[in-house]
Amino acid sequence: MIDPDARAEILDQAALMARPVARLSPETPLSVDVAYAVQERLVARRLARGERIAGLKLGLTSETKMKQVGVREVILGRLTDAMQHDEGSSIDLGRLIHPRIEPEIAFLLRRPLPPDPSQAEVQVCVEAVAPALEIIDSRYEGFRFDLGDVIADNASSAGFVLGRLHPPETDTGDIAITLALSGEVRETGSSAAILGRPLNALAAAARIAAARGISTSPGDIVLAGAATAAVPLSARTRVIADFGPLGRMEIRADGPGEREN
Ligand code: OOG
Ligand code: MG
Repeated sequence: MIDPDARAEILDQAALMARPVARLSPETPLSVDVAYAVQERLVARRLARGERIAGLKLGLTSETKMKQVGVREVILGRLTDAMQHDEGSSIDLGRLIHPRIEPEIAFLLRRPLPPDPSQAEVQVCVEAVAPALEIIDSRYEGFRFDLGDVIADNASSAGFVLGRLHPPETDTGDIAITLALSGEVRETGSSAAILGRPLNALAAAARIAAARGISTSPGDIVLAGAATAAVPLSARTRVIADFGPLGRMEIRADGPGEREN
C-alpha cells in the first residue's frame, strides 16, 4: 500500500532539492485516485510554506504531448503563486532538475467553473484569455513516468508565465504558435490541437476538478495544455514564443548566479 503522505513528501523533497527520484514500480502502478490524493498532499505542503493557489493546469490535452510522454489521458495539476514568473524575466534553472518549456493558452476566470459545463457555460466563466509559457520539470529520473506517477507529481508543474490579457470572447480556437530557443524555431503548432479548441480543455478542467473535489475561484488562471511538444531548457537561452494575434512572449533561462536582468 502506498502512503499518500509519504509519497508526497518524497516528491516535495525532490523538487526542493532539485534531485530526481525513482518512479514507482511499473508492476504496481499508482491508481488515479491515489495519485490525486498524493497530489493533494503535495500541494498542501506548498500551501503550508505560504504559497497560494493561482489556478489549475491541464496536461496531455494534445496528441503531440501524449506521444511525447507516452501517457494518453488528460490530467489536472495545481498552480501556485510561487510558480509564476513575469514576462521578460530570467528564470533560474538552478532550482530545477531537467526543465522543459512549452507554449500554452491560458484562461483567467471571472467565476468558479461549474461541474460539467457546456461550451456556453464555460465561456461565461472567462474573464480574459492570454498566451502563456509553462516550464515543466518532472521529479522522476529520466523524465519518465506513467499516468499515476505524473498525476502524483502535480502534472510536472514547475513554473508559468502569463502573457498579455485579451478580451474573453477572443477566438482562441486556431491560434498559430511558434516556439524559438536562442533564435532557432523548435516547435510550431496550432491551438486547435488542444482537444479541438482550448475552451474544450477548460470544460475538461471543470469536469476533472469536480470529480476530484478541487474548487476554482475568480482570478484563477487555467492553462489549457500545450499544443506542441515541450523543449528541454538549458541555461543562457532566450525563449521567444509567437502566438499570432495574441502576441509574442519572451523570457530568459539562466543558470544559478548568471541572471542578466
Ligand atoms: C506532463 C505535463 C503535461 C501539458 O501541457 O501537456 C503538460 C509532462 O509533460 O511532463 O503540462
Ligand atoms: Mg503544460
